[in-house]
Amino acid sequence: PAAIRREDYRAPDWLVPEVALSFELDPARTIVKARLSVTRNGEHDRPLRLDGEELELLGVRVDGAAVEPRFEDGRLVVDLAGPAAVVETEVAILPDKNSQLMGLYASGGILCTQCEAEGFRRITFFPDRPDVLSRYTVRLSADQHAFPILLANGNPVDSGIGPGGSHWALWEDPFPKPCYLFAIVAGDLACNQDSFRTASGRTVDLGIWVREADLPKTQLAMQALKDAFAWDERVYGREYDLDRFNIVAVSDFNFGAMENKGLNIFNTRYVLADPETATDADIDAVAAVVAHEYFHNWSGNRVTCRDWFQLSLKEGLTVFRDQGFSEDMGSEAVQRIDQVRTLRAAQFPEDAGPLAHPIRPDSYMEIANFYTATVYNKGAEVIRMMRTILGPERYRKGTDLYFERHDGQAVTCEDFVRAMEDASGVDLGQFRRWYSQAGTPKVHARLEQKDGKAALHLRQDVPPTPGQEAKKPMVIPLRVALIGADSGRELGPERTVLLTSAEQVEPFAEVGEPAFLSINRGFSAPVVIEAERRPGEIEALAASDPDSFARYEAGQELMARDLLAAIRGADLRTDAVVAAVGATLRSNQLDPAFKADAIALPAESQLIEKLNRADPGRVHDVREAMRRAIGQGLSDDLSRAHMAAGGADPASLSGEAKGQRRLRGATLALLGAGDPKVGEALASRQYAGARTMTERQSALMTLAMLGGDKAEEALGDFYARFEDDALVIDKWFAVQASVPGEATLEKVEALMRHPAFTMTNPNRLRALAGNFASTPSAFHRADGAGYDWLAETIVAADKLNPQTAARFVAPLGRWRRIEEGRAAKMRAALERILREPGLSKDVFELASKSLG
Ligand code: DPP
Ligand code: ZN
Repeated sequence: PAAIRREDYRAPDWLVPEVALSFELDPARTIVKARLSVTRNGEHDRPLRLDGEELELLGVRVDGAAVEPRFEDGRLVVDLAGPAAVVETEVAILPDKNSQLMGLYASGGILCTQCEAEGFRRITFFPDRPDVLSRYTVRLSADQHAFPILLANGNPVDSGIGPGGSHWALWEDPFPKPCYLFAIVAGDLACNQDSFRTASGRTVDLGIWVREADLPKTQLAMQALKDAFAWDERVYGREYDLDRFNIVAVSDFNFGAMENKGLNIFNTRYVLADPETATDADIDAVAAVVAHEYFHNWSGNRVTCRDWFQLSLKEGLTVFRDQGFSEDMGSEAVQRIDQVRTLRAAQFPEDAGPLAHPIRPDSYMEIANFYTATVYNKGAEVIRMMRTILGPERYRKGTDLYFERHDGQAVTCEDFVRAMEDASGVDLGQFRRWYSQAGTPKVHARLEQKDGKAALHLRQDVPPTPGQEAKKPMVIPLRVALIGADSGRELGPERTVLLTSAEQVEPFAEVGEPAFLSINRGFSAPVVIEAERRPGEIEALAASDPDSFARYEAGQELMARDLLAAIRGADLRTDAVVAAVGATLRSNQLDPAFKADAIALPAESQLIEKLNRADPGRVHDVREAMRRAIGQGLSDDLSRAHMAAGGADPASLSGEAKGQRRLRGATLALLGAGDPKVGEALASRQYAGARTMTERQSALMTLAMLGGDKAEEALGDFYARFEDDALVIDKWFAVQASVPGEATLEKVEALMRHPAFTMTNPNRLRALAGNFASTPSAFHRADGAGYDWLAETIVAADKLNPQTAARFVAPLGRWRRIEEGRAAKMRAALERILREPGLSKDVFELASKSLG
């Protein structure tokens, strides 16, 4: 397959201002009639070219007259003489056979669509690109009994009864939109109905549509939706524009959710939640995704992307917006820690590996492969840095200008940056490198102190990435404070240092005492800091940096320092970490959620990233030894904290209650590491008495890690208790696939034969394969069997659903970071995937780039 390049962009030859679609819905065979009003765009004599995939063409008409269809490079080519025409097509599609879950498909008896990025071409012939914006009228007809509810974008305008037990509905969306935002749903759905009064006094009808039995689990999503409406008015001045906003939940979905105009379609996982079946983390994710998709109404829908290279224009911005929402709804520091954890776990490895790409990529074979942590999460960090540099007021002026200037347009990342510049007067010329250069910058920092003065010596280094050998210096905003080594106080106000050259020295005025360096506070830039530390500095910052995020970071740095030294061959030194964790547990000032984060060791995957050719088995053993030392050295403190945290009100979703439950899980895990017998007894008791899924799942995970009869018992109970709840059964698979150690693979293979396992459901497949591949000591078996299993699974899944299959390739591509014996086996697994005939371009692109 050929690469598509950003620099080859050309405006569309034909525009489609109006579209009328008519669906005769039937899961076995649906007839789609399309009527496109097309207009020539500019002076040229090129024909109209329409994308189409897996469509059975039944007829084409131009201005009412039938024409003989002609195809070139898989596109339907229509010759048109004048400046405008009406082009009609009729096609048949087979929703029941659609296992890719792109286009129109069936999920649990519901017919629904997914069009982003290029699914609309699987519904009808169309110029399937985001810079063609159209007004849609959509007529749906279907069997009344099987599909009593018929939904589309926009507003319902008419409905009625048709022949042979059918009924129909007509919908109109007044806002021109790209076809990737098109959506329809037909099914037997119940509605949680509510409303929101906007700032300007309009009433918007809100509906969350699910299977009748799931209705009680939609309340949290509804609350989040109303909170999101209000937040976007207050923080960004953005009001909703249609009279209704619908969300539909379906079980089979490639993404988390989709922001179709006025008709969001969600993976059930991000809608259905209550404390008995969803963890607090799940519940927070529901709110974040509901908000994210809603926020797209402005950042994505009203102002959309010119081409798919600009994906971060809407995704980076919208992630940043949903992060702001979560920070305001919960604890800012704890949210930030979570965000940074995600970035380090998912984006840093991407940036350091063969699939590294800038947040605005230069080329792709399959755009579905670029819905990445880089485009989303690093994209959000880039927006955050702009706000840090401009300050909140000028940032807001910038977004106001952006939305006003580009409303109704399909634009580029460059347009966003220019709006920021124009509104603020700040030159972002060099800052633009964040859009074009891949790789995580490393910042080396050394604080020099002489004669009562301090100077911060900074050096930046942007590593080479595929296709980008030499890099230019980035603009890196670093929030910095000096902390008195004796007083523990901040010496002078925190400041934001802009590192813009390869090397730079920042003088600090008089400091009266020896100082420690607190740098990149709040994670003000998505970089790796390598600071030269003085004896006791990290320990002191971990114990008392007044900024809680920086304090967390210091704790992580301390843990990583001692773990990495031991992995590299030194004796494992546990005293400093045990002392720091003990002080955290005993603190009266820190809140429980922060404590839970602060006592967790850096993930194995993160340690592997910091090593040159790691032995994952050794990384695991050393980390386990540290956990054991904490569990044994602090058993009293841990038990006390575990017990106290058990008092959280199970009905409460306050930050305090959620934090306590988080701490309860974290302390239980460490107690289990310290003494398996004690851990087993406590976990069994916690499991049996659990009143929330948060408590139940953490107990189950600890038991599963310890293994043995108690684990089997609890797993059996868990399955029987939640057999009918697909999202909970996903957890049952996920827990077992996440157990560290070489024995997990056999378990995973057995689970694949379990009657509840199916490869056609992406959530189930991710629960098993995704969790297995992200558990290093299980995946990186020395004999390579974990790699072989994953390769086989990818090949099998690819035949059904290439987009989801391709998501599992990246773990195999990290071979450069792994010791040579295993690395060779990882490469062999990739080669084996590439030998498979009929591979999708999704998997082909990632597997071939991963071999690199
Ligand atoms: N639905 C996906 C998201 O919101 C893709 N747009 O991120
Ligand atoms: Zn999004």
